[in-house]
Amino acid sequence: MHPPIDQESPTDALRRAARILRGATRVAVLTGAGISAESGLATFRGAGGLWEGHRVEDVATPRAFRRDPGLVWRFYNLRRAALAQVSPNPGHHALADLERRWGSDAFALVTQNVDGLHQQAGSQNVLEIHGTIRHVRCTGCEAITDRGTEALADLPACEACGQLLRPNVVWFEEALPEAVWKRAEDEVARCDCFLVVGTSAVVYPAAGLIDLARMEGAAVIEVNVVPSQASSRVDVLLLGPSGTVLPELVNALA
Ligand code: BV8
Repeated sequence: MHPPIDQESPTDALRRAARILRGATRVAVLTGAGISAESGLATFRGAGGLWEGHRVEDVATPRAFRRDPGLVWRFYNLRRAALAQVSPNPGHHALADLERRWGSDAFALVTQNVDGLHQQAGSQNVLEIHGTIRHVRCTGCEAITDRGTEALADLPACEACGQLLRPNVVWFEEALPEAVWKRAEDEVARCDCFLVVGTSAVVYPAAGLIDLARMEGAAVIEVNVVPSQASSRVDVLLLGPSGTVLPELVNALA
């Protein structure tokens, strides 16, 4: 549990975080949309966020897709088009630096993001627990294809069987990919330092990883521009944009 925010200076908090991280044998990270905000991608729940103008139930659930696949594809094609214009920011690169320091066997990056920017920044051990909008999945033959950020038709069809394609992401009320989720739980349970970066910690089961890390005795360090639903459960809260704070944390390790 971190001391009250106003009783620890940002410098002291960063120093404490660096000391904890430096001593860690195994590190795990959970990222959310906030780490991609400085790349220019809208978050979900901030002002002007992705869900603005859309109810989640209208664009990110299986029922929404059955009811109006055109609307859902308009939502996802807009996000794919935005993806074609952005690149990783210093926050993504800082996490790739940390992985190189610990090695991919002792460093796992669990992301709720579907933008693929961690891999573009050079992160190797990335667990995409909510899938990726770069891949599509056929609703008929289940074939999964990497379509990058190319523009897709309003109602894209499978080249193999002709059925409607869907984004290969996890919608609300859908189960997370079992193998990926199991690996994420294992990595978080085994880590001794858990970084939580740019997430409101509203969505489960992803947000439950914070409790799992604490239960297993890991120290939890959060990076966010404002306190989140996780903040009362973390050991150090580093307030600031991840594109600035994460490089500072990496530098403080030296
Ligand atoms: C499941 C992919 C069960 C799609 C996403 C009824 C039935 C079933 C389940 C439920 C139910 N009621 C509730 C649930 C659980 C539900 C849930 O958690 N709902 C919430 C809303 C309460 N969860 C589910 O449905 C999950 N599935 O439970 O299945 C099951 C089991 C077996 C069999 C069948 C079913 C599925 C959840 C996954 C949903 N898919 N995304 C897409 O992207 O289009 S979730 C979506 O939210 C994104 O993945 C996003 O990443 C995620 C979390 O949001 P954040 O990343 O945290 O983004 P947000 O905008 O909220 O916050 C950004 C943060 O960044 C802020 O804190 C901000 O301050 C900060 N920030 C901003 N700028 C910066 C910054 N920080 C640092 N630096 C900056 N510069």
